[in-house]
Amino acid sequence: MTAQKKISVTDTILRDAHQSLLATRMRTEDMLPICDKLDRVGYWSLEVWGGATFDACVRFLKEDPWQRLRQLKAALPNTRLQMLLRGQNLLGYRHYSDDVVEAFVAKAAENGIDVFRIFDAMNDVRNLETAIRAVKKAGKHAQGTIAYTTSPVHTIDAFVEQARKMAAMGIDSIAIKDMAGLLTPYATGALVKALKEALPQLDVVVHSHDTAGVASMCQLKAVENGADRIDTAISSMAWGTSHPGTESMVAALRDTPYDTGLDLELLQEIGLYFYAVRKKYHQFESEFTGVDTRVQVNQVPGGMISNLANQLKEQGALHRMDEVLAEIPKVRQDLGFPPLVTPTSQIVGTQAFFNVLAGERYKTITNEVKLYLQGRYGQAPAPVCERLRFMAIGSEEVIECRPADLIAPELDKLRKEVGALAKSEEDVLTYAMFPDIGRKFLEEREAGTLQPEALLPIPGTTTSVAQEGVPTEFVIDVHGETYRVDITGVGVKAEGKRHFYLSIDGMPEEVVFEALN
Ligand code: 3PY
Ligand code: ZN
Repeated sequence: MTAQKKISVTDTILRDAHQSLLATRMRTEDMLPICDKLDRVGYWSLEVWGGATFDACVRFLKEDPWQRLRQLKAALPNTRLQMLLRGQNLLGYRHYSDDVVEAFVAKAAENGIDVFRIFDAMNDVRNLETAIRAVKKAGKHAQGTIAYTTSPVHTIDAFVEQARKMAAMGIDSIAIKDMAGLLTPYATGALVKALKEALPQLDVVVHSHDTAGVASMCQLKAVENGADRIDTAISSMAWGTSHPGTESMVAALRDTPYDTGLDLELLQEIGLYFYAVRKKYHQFESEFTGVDTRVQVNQVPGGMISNLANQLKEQGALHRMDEVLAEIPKVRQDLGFPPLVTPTSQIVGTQAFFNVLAGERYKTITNEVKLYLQGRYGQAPAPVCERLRFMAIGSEEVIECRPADLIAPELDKLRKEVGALAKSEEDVLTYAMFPDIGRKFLEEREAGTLQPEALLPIPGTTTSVAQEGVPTEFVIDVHGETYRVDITGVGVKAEGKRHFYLSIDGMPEEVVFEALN
């Protein structure tokens, strides 16, 4: 074995794990009670924000995502907080102007993000430029990302070339982001080795979903070939479309030169906590989150399969799933082999859906595919099908420049549009991300009518964290106002202090009681 090389760990439990398994529905009230323990683990970072969490907070949970971030920052003072940023798409589904990207990154940094993992669905590094610059300006860690996929043009040399370009932009580390679970162990080893040889000064981290059941083998091969860090998920929310289990990887590397040094007993206590939390969200469990080796053939990530299943169900056409799965790689090829990740996964998936249901390929072409073929998402990895392009956009101009170069500054306009509903710059950015649901959220907040979507009781209990016979939900009257209070957790942080985690009319709150003597 080689000399000692401690492998560091990023745990995704507060972001990607529940995004992958529970439709991103974990509430802040279930995160805060365990933060004290999470903060003692010694993770390199915790992924807590970004990806779909912002959308889910505003749309379903009726939580202010910025407030969540501030609460997590306060509750995790010793651990770097990490987010996933979709490059020029930020946390939405379209390209924003540079001034919105700059403002968003600055506010995310100010509210608590230390590490920004930045990716572009096309791996077009021009779409990462502004975000990387903004992260560096804020003095934070910019992690450049390779969105991993396989195709005739996605060679090791092409990925190394992409990493070199990102290094020239000033990134601090490189993530191999295997959102679909396409990596195989030996391919991982070869890619990591090539990246470390080309850019030895940059840490390499492997983020691989376990959709095909091989992610932990991939991580082991990555470690043996020089990777510095792995992304894992606490075991009660690991594997399948989530990540390798934290405790399992820690155990696998223990007493080897790669020992993570993390405390397995503490991790197991955290695992038990999330075992109970997961039950609360049982209605979001789906049959598409387990290991599904089909991804190694059709390349369709688990999350995408469940979206398609919903779309097909609505049309009474679930039985056509296999046809859609077979169509997706064909559409992807026509579009020049984009990796399938937000938003290209939706673009390709929806087009494949129409191609199958219409009974004729490209009889209906979605607006997003038209924009894609105009170059508005960036440069496709390989040439697109010119016949399709002509069908979609005729002789309309195809842009060659960075798409955001054509987007005029829009922050002032958004600020005016949202007006007095926004009480802060963060509110303006919430509106900027999602004008419709963002406005609705701000309006409901103003009216005091924010109401998270209901959770179904856990079979056999009345509420999620209730112990038998101990009520946790109360209605209280204070000065003529009625509040609905739900005690979601209790913790002790320092001697003489007891923290109660409450949800008051659906908004998470933390109350500290201090002993008088
Ligand atoms: C997201 O963009 O939300 C992702 O998690 C992509 O993998
Ligand atoms: Zn992921």
